[in-house]
Amino acid sequence: MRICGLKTEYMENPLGLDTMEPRLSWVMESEAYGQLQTAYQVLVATSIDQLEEDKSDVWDSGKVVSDQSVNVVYQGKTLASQQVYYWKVRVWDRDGNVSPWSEIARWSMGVLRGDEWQAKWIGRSKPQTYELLPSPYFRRTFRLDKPVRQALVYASALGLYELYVNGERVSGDYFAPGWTDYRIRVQYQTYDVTAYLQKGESVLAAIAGTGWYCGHVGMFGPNRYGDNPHVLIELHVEYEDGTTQRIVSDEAWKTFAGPIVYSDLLKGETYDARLEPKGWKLPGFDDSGWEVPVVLTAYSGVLNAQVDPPVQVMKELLPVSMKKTDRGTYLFDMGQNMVGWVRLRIEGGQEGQQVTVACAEMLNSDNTLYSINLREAVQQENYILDGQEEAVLEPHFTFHGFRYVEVSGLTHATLNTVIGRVVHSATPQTGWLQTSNVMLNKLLSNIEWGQRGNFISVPTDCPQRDERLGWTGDAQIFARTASYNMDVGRFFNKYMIDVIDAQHSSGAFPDVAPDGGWEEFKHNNKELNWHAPDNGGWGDAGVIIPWTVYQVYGDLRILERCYPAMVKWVEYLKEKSSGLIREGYSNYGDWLSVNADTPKDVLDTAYFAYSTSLLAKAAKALGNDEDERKYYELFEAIKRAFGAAFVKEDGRIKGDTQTVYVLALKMNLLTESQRKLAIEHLVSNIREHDLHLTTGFLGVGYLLPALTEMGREDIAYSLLTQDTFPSWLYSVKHGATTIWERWDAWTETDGFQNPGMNSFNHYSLGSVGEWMYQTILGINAVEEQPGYKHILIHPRPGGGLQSAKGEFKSVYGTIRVEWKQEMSYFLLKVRIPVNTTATIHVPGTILIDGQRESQGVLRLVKTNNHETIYEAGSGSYTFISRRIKTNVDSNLSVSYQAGS
Ligand code: RAM
Repeated sequence: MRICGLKTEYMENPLGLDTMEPRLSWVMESEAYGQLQTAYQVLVATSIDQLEEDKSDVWDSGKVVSDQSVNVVYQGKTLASQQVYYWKVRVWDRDGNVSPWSEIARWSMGVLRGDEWQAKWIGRSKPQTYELLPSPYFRRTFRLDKPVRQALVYASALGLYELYVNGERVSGDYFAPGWTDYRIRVQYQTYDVTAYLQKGESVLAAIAGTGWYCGHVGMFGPNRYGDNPHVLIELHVEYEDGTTQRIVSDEAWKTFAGPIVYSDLLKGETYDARLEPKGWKLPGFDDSGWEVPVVLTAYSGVLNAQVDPPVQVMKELLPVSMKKTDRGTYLFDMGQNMVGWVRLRIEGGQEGQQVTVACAEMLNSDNTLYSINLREAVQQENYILDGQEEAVLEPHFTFHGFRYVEVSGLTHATLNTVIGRVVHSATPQTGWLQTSNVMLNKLLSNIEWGQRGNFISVPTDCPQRDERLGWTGDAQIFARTASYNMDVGRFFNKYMIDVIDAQHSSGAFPDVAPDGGWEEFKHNNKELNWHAPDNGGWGDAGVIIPWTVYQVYGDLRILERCYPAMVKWVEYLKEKSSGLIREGYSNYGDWLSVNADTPKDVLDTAYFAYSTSLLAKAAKALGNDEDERKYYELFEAIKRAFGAAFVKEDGRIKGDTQTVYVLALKMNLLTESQRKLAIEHLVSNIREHDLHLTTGFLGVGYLLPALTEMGREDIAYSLLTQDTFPSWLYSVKHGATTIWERWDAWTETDGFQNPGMNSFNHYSLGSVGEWMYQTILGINAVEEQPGYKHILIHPRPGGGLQSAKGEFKSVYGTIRVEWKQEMSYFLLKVRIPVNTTATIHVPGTILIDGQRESQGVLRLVKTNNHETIYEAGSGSYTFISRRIKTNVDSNLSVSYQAGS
């Protein structure tokens, strides 16, 4: 067995952790079938040398008989602040053979105690008259006289920052330190800058932006947490001779207003290149005319090591076309609704020449930018050139959602004038899926782009208008889909910190996290009539997201950490209900559904039950038997109350919308007989709508799963492949490259929807991605064995699909599925990672199952006309079966074709 992919706290070789018990994970590979880990040994040391001799000075786990290879909790000596630790692991396989030691990995601890920080928060005195603040420059010259062994910099900002050492940007991170409720906490980052240092004079340089701290946030204006940006920087140099030196931000630094006239997340940027002090990031620059920074002493929040992945440029896009308009501007089409900004390359610009870059998601019919949906946001950069022969320009502390870019102020442009810089939280890709239907592939791509465009430090609802908030409802309904596309473990761990920080003292989970001003806004805007302290399906994110992360990554710690807050939420709901029925005072309901009014009391009570059932499961996972029983009983009681209040004898549920049936089925709120009736009502409702959905944000997430669970994947596929309004493929058919906020964001009949709320990049309605991975590809987790320790492979071909293939990189390794429907047989290939097991459902009657090659680890469990079921260990398997006709409705798209 080979060991690879060593991770500490989800990361490869992370720097600056502040958890005292980091969790270690590894992946194993082997050619053998049914391979497992039966024991492991971890060594952790403070030097590589010791590990190379198989010695450890902080932790030798000894041989631990266990199959755990994910999230093994460090149990050695107490970890020290700012210390680097090295580790390696070896494992014993199913036959007791020991593997070679893994490669050596490392992590470093951050600044563990608040009082260890010597740096001061430095800024500039705030200009009185500005609404949009300049982004100040800071620099500090220092000398290093001895060879350096290692240099780590710890840095943060109240605002945003870019950091340079001797002219080199220390990382590709943007918008650090990320968004948190700065009144409570701010994250710091740790970077290894050893390579950028030199003997003699060196320079630390930083630029500070307003960001979420004091720039514009949502529809709430600027200064949500403070009114002036500050940076905090601490460089720790360790010399070869063992001595150390620190360079910290303080009054010894110099500051300058700089050429960034303003840069605001929501308002764009103006940059005057004529004001750029040439060479300011390098040694030798004369900063005698610069000012002494002001020091902020009053910050009382906590400094935490960054939990989520940093925002980075994850892709670059070249425009697909360019044309000169009659307005004399150049209009570029990026071919994709993307989030980030463009990098502009200009040759032969004149000093003082003004160039403007504006962008939008869509075009009006006269080919102007459709920017009316931006509300108060400004997606624009203004550059004033300094006359250099070549200028490469991009903004610093702003981002936009756009497909079209209009550049004015140029006399000449080519396709190479702009490059689209796609930014998002650096969540590694974990899944892909390709089917024989190009429209579905485009839908999958749109779902993924919706995620790219909205996972920026927090899961935002939209990336373009003056909103971009961490709406909890959107996040919870999309979390599982998100986890197929990308590794969102750290991302949601961080978001749950925001959600809990924003939890009301009553126990109500928020609509938006970090709050950023939403609660105040909704209470001050009475005309909105949105006053509910909690919202069914929104607040429940506080339970659903930790549960999802636990399921996907086997991350028990997120449950431990969130459990008290989850209990508070459920107790709060109980207290606020009457006879366990939620009164339905919430604001959003099944948000943006189509002519279907799901009663809020039904929806809120269903979610109350759902949160309670997940809480019972969380209690079980945490070994809390008493709570498990208590919340399971509460769930049963809510279920009875739901039945009595909302379900009629004929199985009709109050409201009679698709969503009420979907929720009741998914959330297990019906008796067996009621379930049978509910699915009939649901199917006939869908038929009444001529095989169209009517669901909004909440109903849509479980619509296809509920149909499939009830054996109606034929209807599920009909909805999925529907391309007339409203449907997923309607927007695809009309050229969408992302998921839209509303089913009717644009229609042939009515054109654009109300621009007051019309985003073309909103992931919520893309929550169908989860079902596509689970049903088309058939990769499913099993609740009792989280983290895909046991995998359910259950592809259910349909919708006229001829083939599908794809994979999901689980914490145990890559799970792969590929199937093909040929004229006379069905071919299925499956890869199961080492140290996991799987149940594999093969559609049809088996012809060949590769038993022999699999060295006997494939075990036939059951076979009937319909499918053949196996239990398997790790390995790659090929199955060939014969499909039979199923009982699908002949009016609908036929999901199975007869074999010959
Ligand atoms: C709008 C957005 C957001 C949604 C809220 C309720 O602001 O559509 O996604 O969660 O409403």
